[in-house]
Amino acid sequence: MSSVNRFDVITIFPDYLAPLSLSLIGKAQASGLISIGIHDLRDQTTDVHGSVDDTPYGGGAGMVMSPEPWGKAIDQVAELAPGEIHELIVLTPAGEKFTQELAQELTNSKHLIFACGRYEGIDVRVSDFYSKAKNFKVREVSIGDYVLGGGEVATLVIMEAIIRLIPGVIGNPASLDEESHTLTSESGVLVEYPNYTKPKEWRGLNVPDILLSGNHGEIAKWRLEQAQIRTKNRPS
Ligand code: JEE
Repeated sequence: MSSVNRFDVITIFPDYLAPLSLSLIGKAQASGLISIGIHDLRDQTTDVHGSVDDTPYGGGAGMVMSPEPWGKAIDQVAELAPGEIHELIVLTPAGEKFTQELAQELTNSKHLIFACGRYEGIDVRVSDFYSKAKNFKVREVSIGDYVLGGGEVATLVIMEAIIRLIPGVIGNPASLDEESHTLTSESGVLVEYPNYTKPKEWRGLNVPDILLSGNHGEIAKWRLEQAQIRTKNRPS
């Protein structure tokens, strides 16, 4: 099955997404495996100030992002993947929790659009409108229970988790295969075993003898035990 190959991000802070040109994701773009567009929401504004927010109906603190610039921006980026189903990811602290399982699921969408709000978030009619629009799927997603200033950092997290799952992005697919054994939705999470490299002794601390033994069966057994101990002792 073919994987996701186009990502578009809409934000009032395009520079926040600059790290997408680096490392693994930068190489995936350079090799043509994926395309990423970063779009400035303010390009869709009509007034001299480039206003994207307004006071909340019903009162309350802070400002809410107006629906019209979002509608224009989303319609425009949808045209960049004609004929595809567009999956709109709206970042919000109230969203579904992002997990490895969701990362895996999102690799099956050909076109992902990330809506990065600021202020108190985006007028909910944007989600509602595209949920009903044909050719769109919409998900409201959160990366965890802490409060960020906007959706940009969450988008970086989610895109990195998805892109490294795309076939050909990671040089050594054996490491992905190993992850799928330790990170499964059914059996829960088994945290990784401890890693060591040279030198054999560092500041009085030694590498466990078993790892120097060359006995691959015993090493696998020891690593599994260590992973189980760490899983049990990990603070929630
Ligand atoms: C998108 C704006 C800032 C701050 C009100 C009321 C919320 C919005 N895991 C995650 N944490 N935060 C985000 C996230 C934050 C965002 C936007 C994502 C757009 N903001 C913002 C405060 C509030 N608070 C009390 O409950 C908490 C709303 C995120 C993700 N993904």
